[in-house]
Amino acid sequence: MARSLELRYLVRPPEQGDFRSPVHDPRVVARVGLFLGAAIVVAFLTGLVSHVHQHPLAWLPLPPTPVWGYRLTQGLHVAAGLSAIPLLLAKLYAAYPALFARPRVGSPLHALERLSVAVLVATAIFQVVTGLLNVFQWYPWSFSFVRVHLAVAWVLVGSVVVHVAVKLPVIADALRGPVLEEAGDGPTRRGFLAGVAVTVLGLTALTVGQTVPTLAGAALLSPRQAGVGPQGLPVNRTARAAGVEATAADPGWRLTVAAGARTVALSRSELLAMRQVTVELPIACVEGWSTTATWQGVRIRDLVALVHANPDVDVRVVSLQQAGSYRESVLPASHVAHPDSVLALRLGGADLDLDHGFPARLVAPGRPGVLQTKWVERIEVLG
Ligand SMILES: Nc1nc2c(c(=O)[nH]1)N[C@H]1C(S)=C(S)[C@@H](COP(=O)(O)O)O[C@H]1N2
Ligand SMILES: [Mo]
Repeated sequence: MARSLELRYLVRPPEQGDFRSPVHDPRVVARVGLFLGAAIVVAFLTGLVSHVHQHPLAWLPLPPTPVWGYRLTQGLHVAAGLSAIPLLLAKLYAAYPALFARPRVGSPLHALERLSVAVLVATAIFQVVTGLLNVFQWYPWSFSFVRVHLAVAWVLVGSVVVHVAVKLPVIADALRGPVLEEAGDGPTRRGFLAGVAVTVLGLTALTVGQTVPTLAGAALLSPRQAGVGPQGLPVNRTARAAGVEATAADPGWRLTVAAGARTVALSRSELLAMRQVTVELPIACVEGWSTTATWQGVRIRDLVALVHANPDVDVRVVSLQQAGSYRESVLPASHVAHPDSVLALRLGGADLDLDHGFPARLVAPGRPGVLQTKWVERIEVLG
């Protein structure tokens, strides 16, 4: 019997009907697809939030509150992206016999559908692979991760829209019907869907601790654990990697605050003599971790007030670091005015570690970790 089956494939390629498992069914494909679609939409929207923080739009002000707002969107982005991996594999498994459907290309609409599926699968795989490698800070490619991950996200979402539009009648039909058709289908189809659900929930449980501090102990799959690193806080780029070991430790360091031609230069002890505030704020890194810490330092608006009458201004925060994308950031006026936006000098009751941005680093509420500039040497009032 097995032999004749093999022989059959020697004389002709497989056809859709050869795949007998009850899992290969539109009802399964549509149900998994619904959750995969939701994961893609959540990852896309939360990714856009990260993007507009880094490339602000004049008509879309980003609020500094709630202070954990960005931490939440970042956590959702990682959770949705990770969930997309088992969902994608499950959907591919359930749907792949359709590759062997006849006719290969029936109509222009059918051709469009097949093309959109090819683009969807390729871009979805690209996004989860690059996203995952980014979490591990491993970049075995020469393009800019951020730009390409964003560009491919638009293509992915476009192909999802085409795919859903073309398949809408099939999807609606499949979701309306019960999962079971025949009694014998039951355990396999239900079992498959339950297995996918358990995998997604399990992955989420093992990583959500990166965002929810009380569950940190369960974050076994997190590359950067809470509590690990100098002063109990992970480090993305060390002082050595940023090339600032000598300049940051130099006692001759001065912070320059500038508004046009007006400038003041302040030593660390002069900064420590100004009014100090203590804030509890998270560092929420786009590379998949976030941790809350207690920072002490000087309010940004107090520093701006030294050179500029009106605190309602954007400021640029520039690092001692000479090269690299994150050597400076712009703090929008809404954040400058916020009392929790500080130039931190101390972390958890001790001087900042060199790797956390000694002698001074920016910490502001509700924005990505990449914008929390370390080793600050200059604050410029813009406009
Ligand atoms: N000058 C400078 N500041 C920087 C970075 C950098 O590469 N250079 N990395 C940023 C990133 S990506 C993150 S997540 C936070 C991490 O802060 P931490 O190392 O104190 O945890 O610092 C930010 N500040
Ligand atoms: Mo980061």
